[in-house]
Amino acid sequence: MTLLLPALQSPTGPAASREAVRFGDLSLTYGLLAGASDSLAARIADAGRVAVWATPTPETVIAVVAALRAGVPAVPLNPRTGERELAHILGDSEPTAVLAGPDDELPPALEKLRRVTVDARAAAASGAPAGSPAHEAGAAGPDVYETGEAGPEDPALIVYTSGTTGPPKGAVLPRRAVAASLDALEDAWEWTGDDVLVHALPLFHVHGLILGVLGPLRRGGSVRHLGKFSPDGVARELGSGGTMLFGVPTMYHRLAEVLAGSASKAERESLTRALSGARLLVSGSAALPVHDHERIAAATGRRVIERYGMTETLMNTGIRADGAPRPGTVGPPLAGVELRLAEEDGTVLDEPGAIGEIQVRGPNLFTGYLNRPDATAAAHTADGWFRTGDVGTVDADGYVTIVGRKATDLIKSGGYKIGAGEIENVLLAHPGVREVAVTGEEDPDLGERVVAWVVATDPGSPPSPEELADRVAAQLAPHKRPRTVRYLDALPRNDLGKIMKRSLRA
Ligand code: MCA
Ligand code: AMP
Repeated sequence: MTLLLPALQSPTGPAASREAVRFGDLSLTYGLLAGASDSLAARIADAGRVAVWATPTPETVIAVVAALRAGVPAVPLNPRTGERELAHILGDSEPTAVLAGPDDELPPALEKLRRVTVDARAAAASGAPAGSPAHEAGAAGPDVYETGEAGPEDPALIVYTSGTTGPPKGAVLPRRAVAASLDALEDAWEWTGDDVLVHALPLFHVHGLILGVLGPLRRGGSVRHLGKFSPDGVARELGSGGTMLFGVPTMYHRLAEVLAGSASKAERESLTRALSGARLLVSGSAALPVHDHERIAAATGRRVIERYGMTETLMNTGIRADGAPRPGTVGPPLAGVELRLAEEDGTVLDEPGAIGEIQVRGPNLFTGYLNRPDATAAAHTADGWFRTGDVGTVDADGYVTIVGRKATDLIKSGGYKIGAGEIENVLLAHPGVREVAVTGEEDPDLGERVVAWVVATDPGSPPSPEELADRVAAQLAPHKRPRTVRYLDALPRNDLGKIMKRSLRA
């Protein structure tokens, strides 16, 4: 039996009354979370696979914890996912039930699934700890812990991630990978049950859900989620007991702007105090520009540290709490992770200063893409290493620096990975669009911004940028919408007719 969340195993006494999660005014202790998730685990024990309507709420925490404890794989859904993407994810992952809050309005595509309501307010109001008779009628009580049949290689979560072309692929993450990655971070960051993590990340990706929720719960510590990111919220929660902050570079950029004077003096001072007092400020999901590193360090005396991960690999490298912070690098490989650089032809690069594709191996890796043995095979080398697609260097002391990525058709915007191809497919289906190419352009806030280059069917009345953005938001997801649309008479093509994206960017 593998216990992913030992602190939720029949907590009693002070362990039961310790705060596990807080969202605004709603707080759940370990006792309450154990009780609520046990009841729910009993209701989904035979579900096969469940979807979780992953709003930034305590309902999502209860739902995911219940699925893990029942040994039922969970598919977290972005509640803003558009019709086309949602239909794909549901068709591919085939959940039998959807776990959602009492007030969530679910789209028609989910109506044919059994709806299982998760009510965090009721759980909090019940005041009933795990297994107590006062808890929900029909609850299975203390036996429905992680005693299910689930073993280390069984899937814990299926998280969808974009590729360069085609619809997103479901990365199957086994319980072993979740445990290994979180324990490697415990080692690197001296992460304990006394830590109080503050963040505002979405709960349908690895960063916010696995690191940001399961991380604290595995340690027996707590997490305060802001619901929605704001510098004020960060100052409030970090300034009143928070010890760690997790964020994507866009969030740190916005904090750096406040520190540099974009808000009132009072806001700047309270944010400065909060950041200065934190034990650890961690950025990930994309590169944090050195300029923002420096602005935060200058204003607070604290260095943001970076870690490097991927949906398929969970965490690969990270600056250690006791290590030298070196802005621009993502630190050495975490415990248990093997990392190497390789050339296009597979030659492994050993000499210092070499630049190559980062390949990794270790207990932190996924088992494969759901229903996609072809893509799973293509993502691995013949000798079993995972090809990250990221290009980097390794210093003599093992610190890794990411210098770019192999695919120009992958865009990282606000920390979200977005495939150019999926957006092009949606825009091409618009009758007013004859040809289109999607690229990423540097953006001070988002890192990269999605840009659509459009050749209109009727150049006299092209579809408006808003119309195109709305279409992508409605069919895929709002974060994939083009932020800029540029109209051309023709796309630049080479002799073979292939669109030359690099010349578009220039
Ligand atoms: C705007 N909106 C629209 C439209 N235009 N909605 C529908 N149709 C439209 N045309 C709405 C949005 O839904 C949203 O609503 C609001 O306008 C602003 O949206 P957006 O512009 O996307 O937000 P933002 O301000 O740019 O968000 C910045 C952000 C966000 C908060 C930093 O990008 C974010 O949360 N990023 C985190 C990504 C992440 O966690 N990645 C981890 C994956 P409303 O205002 O109501 O919200 S990577 C990973 O997991 C690996 C393992 C790793 O290493 O970590
Ligand atoms: P995703 O597939 O959405 O999980 O995103 C994973 C990708 O995010 C990696 O392959 C990297 O390109 C990028 N990434 C994650 N963390 C960092 C970081 N600290 N610095 C640079 N890139 C990062």
